[in-house]
Amino acid sequence: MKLYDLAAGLNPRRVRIFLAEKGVSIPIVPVDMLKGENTAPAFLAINPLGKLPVLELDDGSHISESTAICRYIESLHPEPNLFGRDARESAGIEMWDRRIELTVMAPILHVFRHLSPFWAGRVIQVSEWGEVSKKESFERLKWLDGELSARQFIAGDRYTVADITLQCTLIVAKNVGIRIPEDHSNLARWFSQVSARPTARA
Ligand SMILES: N[C@@H](CCC(=O)N[C@@H](CS)C(=O)NCC(=O)O)C(=O)O
Repeated sequence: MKLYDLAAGLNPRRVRIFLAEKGVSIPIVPVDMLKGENTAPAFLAINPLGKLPVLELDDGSHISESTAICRYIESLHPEPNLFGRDARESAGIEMWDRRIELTVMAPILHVFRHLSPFWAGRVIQVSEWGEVSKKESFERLKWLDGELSARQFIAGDRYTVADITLQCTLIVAKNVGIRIPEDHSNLARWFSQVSARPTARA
């Protein structure tokens, strides 16, 4: 197996942290987005969407979408469990992972795409949409702060894939100027806890 990777990307980081939590090491193939490698025909043959990460299996087939890759790794390496041990816990973790992706990561990525100079000239930027998304991002952080007053981790009392999704999202958030507000002590406590894990810089 090998992992096509984009070092600074949110989603590739999700997979790298997941692998590190599993104690699994896979050869990494860096893809240089700035050189347009992810939109070159050779890479589009691997993932027609031109997105990272992509896992290449030994039979030459490919899996893209970070959650799909993580699920595949979990099937091969069940421990430590990160997707849930029974029907109820798995559903709760899935619920939170999707909530984070769809309602927290999405607006933060819109801020990045529509307000950051990095994307200027690369995509059509609608700054008004970026501003609306920024407001929404802060509303979602406030919501999460409330949620984390009742439990230690995103989906319960242990670290799971849903925590990985949020921690990678908040790294990007920080880079685009969306920092955890000072009065969000529960979210701040959670973020320093997950950031202190040995896998956090994978
Ligand atoms: N839903 C996909 C998203 C993949 C994605 O958007 N990857 C970004 C990096 S975080 C990328 O490759 N961007 C390159 C581009 O948009 O040109 C996943 O979970 O893997």
